[in-house]
Amino acid sequence: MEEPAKTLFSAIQPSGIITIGNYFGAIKNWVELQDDYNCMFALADLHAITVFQRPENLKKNTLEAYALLLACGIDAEKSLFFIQSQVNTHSQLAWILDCYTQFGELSRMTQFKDKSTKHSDNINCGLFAYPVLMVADILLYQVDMVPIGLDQKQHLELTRTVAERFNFLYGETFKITEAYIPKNGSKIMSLQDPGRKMSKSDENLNAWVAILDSKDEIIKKFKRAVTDSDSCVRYDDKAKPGISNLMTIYSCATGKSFDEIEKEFDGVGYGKFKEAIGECIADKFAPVQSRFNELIKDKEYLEKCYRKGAKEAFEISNRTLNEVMKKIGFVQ
Ligand code: AQP
Repeated sequence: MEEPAKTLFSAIQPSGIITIGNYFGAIKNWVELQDDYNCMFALADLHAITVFQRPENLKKNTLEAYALLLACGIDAEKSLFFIQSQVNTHSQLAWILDCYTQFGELSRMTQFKDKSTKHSDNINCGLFAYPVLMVADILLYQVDMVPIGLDQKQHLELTRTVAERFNFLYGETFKITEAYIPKNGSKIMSLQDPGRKMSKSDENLNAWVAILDSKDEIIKKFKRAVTDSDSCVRYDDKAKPGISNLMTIYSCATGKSFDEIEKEFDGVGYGKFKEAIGECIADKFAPVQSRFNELIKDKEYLEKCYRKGAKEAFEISNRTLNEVMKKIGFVQ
């Protein structure tokens, strides 16, 4: 008998404009994995409000991110692709699982520490409980795998811990899911501070490259990338973090190994190397940008896709939520 297809879930926050870090760490793999898995993808807009979002920006970023992911190759016919706030099972299960997650566990989360330092004027409870909403997002769909960048590894470990705890208390309820973290590109660093990861909400616009940046902007941002005072293109992430990050980006975009890149740019200096990366990234995303420009105009099509996604996501996730509520003892 044929084995049922394996399933996966992943999500991205519309908290800014999607970067090449998000692309190489996550989206690229989502697109590739669609052939072998039953996929469920979400725009995690409920996560985005853990940091204050202007209403007009949240709406615009959400619709643009939806169109951009389709332009990158997410296939709304083949995969389930929805907007998280349109499927209310997510916040419902998150509240329940808050009661099965320890304060100490959440206090240890690196992303909470980073974001509460960055947004010290708004350390809200949602920012603290963010990982539990992510746990709920994943567990609702009983998936085999979650493809993520390295920064989300700690949250995935928490997902497994909470699922195991719940299963221990109430019997087999949640599938224990595995992380899929790509070997190359799992942590693209900031172009201005290679000690920090590239983030779409970084206020320094030169720190990140958006998929939708113009060719000029892309080339300028790579030219301004912080490197070292040496001029040899060589991979050494301890001694040469800036240049190693650029090599990683170039390798992700071209499929070339670090050895091949070192040979290609042997003796030419950083200027030429940065120029080549800028050109290569701009060319790579040019077709995505044209598809995006078409899709963003077609509001009717976008609405059809996200409504269909939300309906199907609700049907699947509500089965899990009902089982959880029954096991806990809520009156049915
Ligand atoms: N720099 C990165 N390198 C590789 N992968 C990355 N991801 C994020 N940054 C990098 C992966 O992208 C997916 C979606 O991320 P997210 O939007 O849900 O949240 P995030 O990890 O907090 O991403 P950002 O860009 O840093 O957003 P803000 O600035 O809003 O916090 C995830 O799989 C993530 O691992």
